[in-house]
Amino acid sequence: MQIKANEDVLLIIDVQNDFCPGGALAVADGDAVVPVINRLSARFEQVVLTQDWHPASHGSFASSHPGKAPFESIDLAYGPQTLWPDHCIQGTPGAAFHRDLATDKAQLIIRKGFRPGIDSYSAFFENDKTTPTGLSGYLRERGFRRVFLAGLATDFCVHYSAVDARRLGFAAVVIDNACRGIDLGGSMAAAKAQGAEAGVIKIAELA
Ligand code: VGL
Ligand code: ZN
Repeated sequence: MQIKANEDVLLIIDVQNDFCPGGALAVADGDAVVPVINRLSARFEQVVLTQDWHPASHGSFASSHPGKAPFESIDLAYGPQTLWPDHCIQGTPGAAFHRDLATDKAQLIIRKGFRPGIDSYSAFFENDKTTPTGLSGYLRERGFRRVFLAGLATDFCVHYSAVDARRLGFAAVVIDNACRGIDLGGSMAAAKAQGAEAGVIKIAELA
């Protein structure tokens, strides 16, 4: 697959300490994506990063809901929400990008999940599916047409971002060897099926 310098953007999702081994919501082998993504970044003209960025006591934290445990689901005003361990709290080391992630190339860093009552898996919309992050307008104004996705986690923030990219009219390509997943209650299989349904292209690696 040929990278088009003026049309393609590499969207690097949530490569933060809390999603890496030793972090609060560690994704198995999560840090393995770092060297792969650094090599990808060098090949794109446009790179955008996302950063999961929650206030303390965020509504997606199990600790905010008495009697609830991480990885249980609850119904919030906008629908079902998986509850997570406290993670990526604004300004903490866990919310920082992995120290070896090459970030200088990034032209934009989108922070998400900062509203106390709404989670945001997607880089485009919060989990109410209507509150925009502004990323779509940015990509459109700059004339980009295709989004390549990498990062953490395959079955949550990468997946929701890819499906929303399609919904917004962008081509979306997930680079599998640059992602790692959580796999909660069949979420990897569900993401694969829903991604295919939405027209998300999945490639093993970017040759
Ligand atoms: C993520 C769960 C909670 C992700 C973020 O980056 O995939 N997952 N917050
Ligand atoms: Zn989060």
